[in-house]
Amino acid sequence: MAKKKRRHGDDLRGASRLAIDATKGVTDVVEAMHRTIASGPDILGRPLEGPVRVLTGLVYGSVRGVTKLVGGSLDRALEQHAAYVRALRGCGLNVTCLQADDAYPDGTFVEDTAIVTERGAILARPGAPSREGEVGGILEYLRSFYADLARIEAPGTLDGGDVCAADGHFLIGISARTNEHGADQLARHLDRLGYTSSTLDIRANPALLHLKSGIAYLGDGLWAADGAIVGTLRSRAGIDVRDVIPASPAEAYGANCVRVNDSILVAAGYPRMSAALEARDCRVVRLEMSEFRKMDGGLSCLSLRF
Ligand code: CIR
Repeated sequence: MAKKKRRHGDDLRGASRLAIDATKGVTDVVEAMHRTIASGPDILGRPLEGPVRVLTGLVYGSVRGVTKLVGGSLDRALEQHAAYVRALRGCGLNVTCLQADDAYPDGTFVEDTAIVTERGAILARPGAPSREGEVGGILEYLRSFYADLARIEAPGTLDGGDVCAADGHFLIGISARTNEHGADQLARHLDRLGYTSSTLDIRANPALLHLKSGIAYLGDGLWAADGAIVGTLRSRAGIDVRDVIPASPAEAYGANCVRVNDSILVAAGYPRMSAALEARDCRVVRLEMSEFRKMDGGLSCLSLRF
């Protein structure tokens, strides 16, 4: 299941074009007014026109430039999301795009709202207060798939992006979003479902918003991991760590890849990760993620896969 960006893409694209045109139009009008005022009578004998015109040219030019950039970025985000959904379908998944909820701008990062397993699902309690309400919408959706729906309760916080499943063992990241209470509660729910778990504290690594920002389990003992986590991962008992592809600091974002059936989705622009996977005979699907990266999101967080 992948959650669609805010409105339906076409509505959003149309709304953004209107907003961009309106902003450009208002900028033109305000700049014209500013010029008129600036070329009016001298104040205290000092002409305003020269210095103000230089300033206005720069400021209004910037407003137009930024507006254009924002519009382009939104178009790209919608295209990238559509390509992501196509890729999931191409890998053999049925994809349901949920209706966006305008109250939650981060709602597209649907992975953070729940932990879904073959035996049951656990509703998360996102660590960012602005995201807490996202869980209600997911509950409505998951109800039809899971009779067993537990949830993380206060004072626990837990984002799904901090939970990495590996053949029945769950690594739970303690992060800026997931606290010990949340991790303990999740561990108990998982235990009840017959799974094991352990925690991994990533708070000393500011580059990682979530555990899965820097780690992915790809099946058959193969992992991709931020270089800073590799040592901890290798020393961890109870999980199969036969092969780890380390991501250099420059390619750390590339560690957030996702296995879907026989394919591995990898963010485009991280050639070492792609090459290392291909060298292991993996079928790699590269996806452009530049706009989601700007929002601290990666490939895994755009969908709940079950
Ligand atoms: C947030 O700050 O919550 C979003 N802007 C990004 C969430 C990304 N989620 C994830 O990596 N699991």
